[in-house]
Amino acid sequence: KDVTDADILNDAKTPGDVVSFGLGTQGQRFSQLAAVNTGTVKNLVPAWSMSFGGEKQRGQESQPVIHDGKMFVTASYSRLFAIDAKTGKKLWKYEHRLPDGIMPCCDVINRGAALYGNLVIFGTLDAQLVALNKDTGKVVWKEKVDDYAAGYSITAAPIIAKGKLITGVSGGEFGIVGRIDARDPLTGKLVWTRPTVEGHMGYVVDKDGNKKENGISGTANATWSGDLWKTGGAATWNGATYDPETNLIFAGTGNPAPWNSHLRPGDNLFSSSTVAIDADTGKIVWHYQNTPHDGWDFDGVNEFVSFDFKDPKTGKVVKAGGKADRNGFFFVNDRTNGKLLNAFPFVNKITWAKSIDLKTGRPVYDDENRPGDPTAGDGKKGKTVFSAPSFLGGKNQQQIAYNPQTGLFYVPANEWGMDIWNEPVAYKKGAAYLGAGFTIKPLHEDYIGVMRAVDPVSGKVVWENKNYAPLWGGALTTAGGLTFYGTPEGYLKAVDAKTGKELWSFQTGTGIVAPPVTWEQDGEQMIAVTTGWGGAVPLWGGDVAKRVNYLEQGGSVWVFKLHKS
Ligand code: PQQ
Repeated sequence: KDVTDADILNDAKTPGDVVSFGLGTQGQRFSQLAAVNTGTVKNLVPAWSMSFGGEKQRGQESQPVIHDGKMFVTASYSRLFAIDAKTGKKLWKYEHRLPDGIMPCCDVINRGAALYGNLVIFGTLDAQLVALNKDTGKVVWKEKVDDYAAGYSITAAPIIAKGKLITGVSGGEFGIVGRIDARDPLTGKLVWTRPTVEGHMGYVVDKDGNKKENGISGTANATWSGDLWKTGGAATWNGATYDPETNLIFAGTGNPAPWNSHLRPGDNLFSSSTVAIDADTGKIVWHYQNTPHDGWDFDGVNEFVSFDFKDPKTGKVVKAGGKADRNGFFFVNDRTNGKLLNAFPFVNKITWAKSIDLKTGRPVYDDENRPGDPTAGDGKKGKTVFSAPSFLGGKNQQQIAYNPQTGLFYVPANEWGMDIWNEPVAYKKGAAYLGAGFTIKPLHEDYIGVMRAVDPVSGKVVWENKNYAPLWGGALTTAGGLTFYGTPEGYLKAVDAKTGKELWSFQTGTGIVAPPVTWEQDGEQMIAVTTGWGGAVPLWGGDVAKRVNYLEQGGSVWVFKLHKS
């Protein structure tokens, strides 16, 4: 059976399958299934588990997609597996041949595939897109997205928006230029491309393959100095969400390059922002910059999740979007025009800004806590500051979930800080382009991770569950009154969505850094999660990496269902 546009549009409402990243392109990660609920979850038992095998382990961040009784899951090192969703039997696998010299900054991970027609499509660490026949595993098309030798790679899951394949790029640590591409999913041919660094030209491609200019992004590099916009970063490395109601694609953008903010005076648009792009025209409709003139590596790639709420003052329903930003603040914007509606901290310690001014929409910086300019001192190293959150963020790639029944967002957050300083740096193709040094530090002896339920309207944290290791796996929430999430310690947990009370947990044998999903298979509710410790924490985590170096790698999918008595 083919995956249709209607299947994708209705994904959130049709629990018999999961055809898009986010359980619906709006990214709520909410399921209407309720057979597994606060009463029955204690009877959840493993149905099957499948190993990715081989010698290749490292971080497994993939969200499985499931359709017509088959599961498609990507694995580390650009691999993809097709599995019988009922039994766990492997149907086929694809191993992408990776060249030497790929440059993923933050582990050899992949976050998942997209389904369209009879194809399963994913991005690779050498910056290609590969579409495979979902029944046979044969390659149907392959497209080079960009030059891996310049630092480009792909780790994000593609999504389908109105019949177009939407993809981002990674490489912000190498001075690439972020962008969102729209392609024909059946052929891989480009339809439009939209750069996320101000000053760069966008293009549309017509049916005959002619490339035409489609206007520059923003103004002519007014928010950058000199030529820095040409290597400005703002990588779209965590992909995008799509809201059919507004026909907008919401792309989160990464840090401006280089990290040393003294080299690039100005806001540095559209780095560390949410950029809303018209799905048909590839034009930017609005943008909101979460961290203007970022100096702490606060990538704003965190997913922008569409949700509606009733304004307590006017009683009117507001079309909004929520985003738990790497910089420690939770932002609520009007998703039709980007206007900031609310912003509040979802972590306890934030040093870089005192607050977000709701009138101007801008942060109130604490200037003392911006790492110093090397040229003000010995020219080699600027003043070191202690900063929180750390550059790995109040939240990183791990996805939030929104439950319309509780009205709460579930945010896998982390409490940590860093020593950070600036150094001089010049751009060189394919070389790290940071101009900064850093050491991440825990803030507390007993925990770093903390799962928080936040009310986007009141800005209150309704409950929280602490976790010793940093939380790096996404959330899932259901009409069964549950929220699911995994921990690096290896537990998949189900908690009461209203109170956070832990109702069930299972030890999977290796760390979880991926989001769980749920679907109905032959009348039974199934829960699946990919397992395998890795991602950025063990590579970049400084003192935190040392704290968690006892955790073992792995690489499996686990599936659970209710025990029948
Ligand atoms: N990826 C992870 C991960 O999967 O654990 C963590 C990070 C990335 C980061 O903390 C990053 O800053 C980051 N930055 C880029 C970039 O700027 O292009 C890409 C990626 C990536 O593709 O995974 C990460």
